[in-house]
Amino acid sequence: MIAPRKRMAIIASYLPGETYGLLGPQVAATIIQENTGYECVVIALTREDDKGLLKKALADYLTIGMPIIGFSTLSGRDDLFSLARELKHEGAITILAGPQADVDYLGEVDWQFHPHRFSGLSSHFSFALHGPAEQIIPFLNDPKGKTWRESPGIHSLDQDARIAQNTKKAWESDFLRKVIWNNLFRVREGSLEPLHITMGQVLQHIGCPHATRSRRVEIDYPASLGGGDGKRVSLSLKGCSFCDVAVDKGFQGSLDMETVLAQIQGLPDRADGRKITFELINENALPGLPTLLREVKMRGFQLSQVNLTLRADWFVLGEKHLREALLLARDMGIRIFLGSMGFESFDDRILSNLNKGADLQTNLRAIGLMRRIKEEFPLEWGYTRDEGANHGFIHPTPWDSEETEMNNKEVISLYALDKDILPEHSIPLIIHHASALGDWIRVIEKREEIQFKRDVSIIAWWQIGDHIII
Ligand code: B12
Ligand code: SF4
Repeated sequence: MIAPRKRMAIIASYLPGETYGLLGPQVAATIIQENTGYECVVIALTREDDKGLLKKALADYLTIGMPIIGFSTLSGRDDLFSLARELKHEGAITILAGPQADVDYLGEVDWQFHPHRFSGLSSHFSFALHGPAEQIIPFLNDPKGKTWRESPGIHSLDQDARIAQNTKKAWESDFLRKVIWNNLFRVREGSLEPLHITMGQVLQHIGCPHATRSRRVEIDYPASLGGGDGKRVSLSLKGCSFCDVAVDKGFQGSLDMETVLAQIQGLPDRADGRKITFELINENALPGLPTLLREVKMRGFQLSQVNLTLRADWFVLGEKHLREALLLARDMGIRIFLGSMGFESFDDRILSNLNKGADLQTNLRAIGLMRRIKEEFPLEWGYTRDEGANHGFIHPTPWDSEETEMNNKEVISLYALDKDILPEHSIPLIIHHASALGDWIRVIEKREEIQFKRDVSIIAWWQIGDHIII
């Protein structure tokens, strides 16, 4: 008789009513399933989900051996951090993995000397794993042994309760070719129910090329602390000042064409036999898109829609490639959809503080191009809010002043951005403790002898002590 496989689950944050895939956790579950003796599922958990029912579903699923539960892309959710701690206290091995796992496990810089800073999640998880998923294999092959603690990517507490950090290994394309897409589940009435995915992801760029651009920048103080009067902090950084991807992954390069095509081939089919819509993860996708589409056509893969998340500057530079890709899309009967462009602001001062690397004129050129292309390719091209796009607009920010508010409003009205571009809701500036803006805020705290409040891993730039400043 064949012994039943051991089992492991990965819990990830999810939004209610959605049907998108979770590439990172799902590829991690695939790597585990293909390279260890474990079967592995991903459980998508919304804030509203009942944690008692989740525990019942976990108990029913994890029936053999010690329960091992990974956590990934938790989006700073306190309810999930508490859940991990509870499960650990109840006897499970809980692992923090995925983007930002290292810095969230370790806590904020020098928190030991600054009690108001985020002290990290080392007491919530048995250990953390930062970087590619295959680094978990030595642990799963011998969880009770000691040698896995020496493996790359592992962050764990030693006997003296000090955190030992092992450097992560490089990303390898061989592990990124295959994704099992039917391993994502929701919890319904205490049982695991498969989630029918209608939008997947295909990885082409690991991280973002903007994060290779090292710069020394001057970032204004918050407007409420004299930012308008020339008070600034000088910082050395890479990528956008608010971006945790830039810090987490930097830019680890592009995957080769065969790996990308293998991922496309492995996407689930829709009822009409075409592949489900997928997001191509590549902030500068246009230069390579025509070649990718030609290869897809040559191999006879039937696509439906390719979603893009792009930067305005590279979009404008890629006009020629976009037209070429759209002619191919017309021929193949598919759509190219610009699901998100990171405009972030329509005020140059704020764009400069965000170190976006693009200014208002670039944003406006991008909008002009998006609209012109729609007239030429009405069926093959989409970019509007009504078609489902959600373009980046960060507001409020610490630098908002009467002048920046007026500039934003003027551009929005002059270029009728509320017609097609503006999202339904702007997103307030979020400062993750390990982003470049985390360094900015810590310099201001020291100079001004003030303390901004922490909301777990996020720095509340709008609150000094108990005092709301905006
Ligand atoms: C594509 C994408 C999306 C897509 C798809 C969702 C998804 N997660 O796949 C969409 C557009 C739907 C989306 C939405 C959101 N996203 Co998003 N998204 C990304 C993006 C750009 C790529 C993710 C990806 O697939 N990367 C490629 C994979 C292969 O890499 P990976 O995720 O790092 O996974 C590898 C390893 O980390 C590891 N790993 C991952 N999980 C696990 C688990 C275990 C147990 C192990 C051992 C290993 C392991 O294995 C993988 C293979 O080696 C990332 C940024 C980035 N570049 O990573 C943000 C990112 C994942 N998103 C983020 C956020 C915050 C969101 C939103 C909440 C935004 C919002 N406010 O609405 C929503 C909701 C997300 C959700 N969980 O439901 C954050 C997550 C932060 C965090 N640490 O929790 C990220 C990191 C961006 C950021 N701000 O830094 N997103
Ligand atoms: S916000 Fe986008 S463009 Fe900026 S560094 Fe991050 S991933 Fe790159």
